Amino acid sequence: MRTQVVIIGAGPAGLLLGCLLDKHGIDNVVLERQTADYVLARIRAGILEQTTVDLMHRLEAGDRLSAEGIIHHGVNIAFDKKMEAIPLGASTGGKVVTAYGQTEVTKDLYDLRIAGPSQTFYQAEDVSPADFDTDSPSVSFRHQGTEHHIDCDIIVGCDGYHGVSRASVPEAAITTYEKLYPFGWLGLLADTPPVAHEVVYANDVRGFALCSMRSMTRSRYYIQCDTTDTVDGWSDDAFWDELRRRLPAELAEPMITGPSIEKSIAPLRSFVAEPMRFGRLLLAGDAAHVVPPTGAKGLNLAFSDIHYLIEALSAFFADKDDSALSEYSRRALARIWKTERFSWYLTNLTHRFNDDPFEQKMKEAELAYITTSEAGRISLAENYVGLPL
Ligand code: RFL
Ligand code: PHB
Repeated sequence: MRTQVVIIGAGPAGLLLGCLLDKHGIDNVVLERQTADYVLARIRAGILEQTTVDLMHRLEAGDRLSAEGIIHHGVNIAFDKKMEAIPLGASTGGKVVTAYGQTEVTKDLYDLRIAGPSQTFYQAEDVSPADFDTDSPSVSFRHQGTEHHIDCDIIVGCDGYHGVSRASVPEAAITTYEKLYPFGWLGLLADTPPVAHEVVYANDVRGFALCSMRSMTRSRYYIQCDTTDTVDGWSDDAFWDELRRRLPAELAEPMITGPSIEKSIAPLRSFVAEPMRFGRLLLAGDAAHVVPPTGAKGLNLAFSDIHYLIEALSAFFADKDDSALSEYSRRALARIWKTERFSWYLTNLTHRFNDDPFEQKMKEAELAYITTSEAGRISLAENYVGLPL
C-alpha cells in the first residue's frame, strides 16, 4: 500500500488533519488503536476557542456546532466563596469561547471522515513508524489478523501522550519538559441544568471546583481530588456534597443534582517535547504536549498545531518545500509555550496543594489584581479566548 501521509491516531487532532488533507487533495490513511465506538464515547474537553470553531467551519463541519454550541461572553472566578465575573469580549475586541463537547467535535469530524475518500483503520495493532530519517518512511501495523505495510512521504503522530510516535524517536533527538501536579480532577457528567451560564473556576479552602456544561440540560463538574483517589471511592452523593461545599452559596444552593452518566479521574500534567519534527515524522496535539485542563486549552492547542501543519504539508506537497516542514515546529512551539504558561498559571492560582500561607496570600493578591485591574482582566481574557495563531 502507498499513500502520501499516514496519520497515527484518530482523536480530534488526527481526524481534523485527515479531513483537511482530503480537502487539499492529499492522500492519507488514519490508523487508530481503539474502536470507533470507544473513541467516540470519550468524555473530555468542553470549551472551544474561536480559532477551533473557525477550523470546523473551514471543513464545513460546523453546522451542529453553530446550532448547539453555547457562546460564553465571560468566565467566573470564585475565591473563598466570593465570585467575580470577567468579561471576555470587552477585553479582547469581541472574542468569545463556545461550550461544545470534544465528544461532539470528534463525532462531527468522524462523520465527515467516513463520508470522504480516505481510509481509516480502527483497531490497528502494533502500529510501527519506520525510516522517518530517510525520504521513504513507512508504517506497518496489523489489522484483523493481517499484516500491513504502508509506504508514504510523511508520518504524523497524533496519537496522544501515550502513543507510539514520540516513543519511536531516538532519545538523543528529543528534549522533554514535564511537570506532574500533586492532585487530580474528578469529573462528573449529569443530565441536570448547569448551575451557571458560564464556566466557574473556584478556589476554596477545601480545594478547587469547576462548573461547566455541555448543553442547557447537561452539566459537567470537576473537583480537585487526591492522586490516589478512585472513582469507586466517590459515590455521586459524596461528589455533589463536596462540590457544594466548595462553591459560593449563590451556586451551591440552587444547584440541581442527579445521577452521574460518567465519572472519571484525570491526572494533571504539563509536558512539552521539542522539536516536533524528526525528518519525515511530525508530532501534533497531545503526542507533543499536554496541559493541565484548567483553562481548557488541550484540544484547542491540538487544533492550532493542525492549523500550522496543514499549511506546512500543503507547501511541501505543492512544491516539495522542505523549509515549510521545518517552520512547523518553530511556529507551533511558540504558541504552545505561551499556552503552557497560562494553563500552569491558572492551575496554580485556582488549586490548593500546599499549606504555605505566603503562597496563599500571593494567590489572593493575584486574584484581586486580575478581577479589579483593567490590565489584569485583559491578560486573563486574551489568554482564555486563545492567543492569535
Ligand atoms: P487524543 O485525544 O489523546 O487522541 C489520540 C488518539 O491516538 C490513539 N492512539 C493510537 N493509535 C494507534 N496506535 C497507537 N499506538 C496509538 N496510541 C494512541 C488513541 O487511542 C487516541 O484515539 O489526542 P489529540 O487528538 O491530540 O487531542 C488532544 C485532546 O484530546 C486533549 O488535549 C483534550 O482532551 C484536553 N482537555 C481539554 N482540552 C480543551 O481544549 N478544553 C477542555 O475543556 C479540556 N478539558 C481535557 C479536558 C482533558 C481531560 N483529560 C481526560 C485529560 C478535561 C479532561 C478531564
Ligand atoms: C469542561 O467543560 O470539560 C471544561 C471546562 C473548562 C475547563 C476544563 C474542562 O478548564
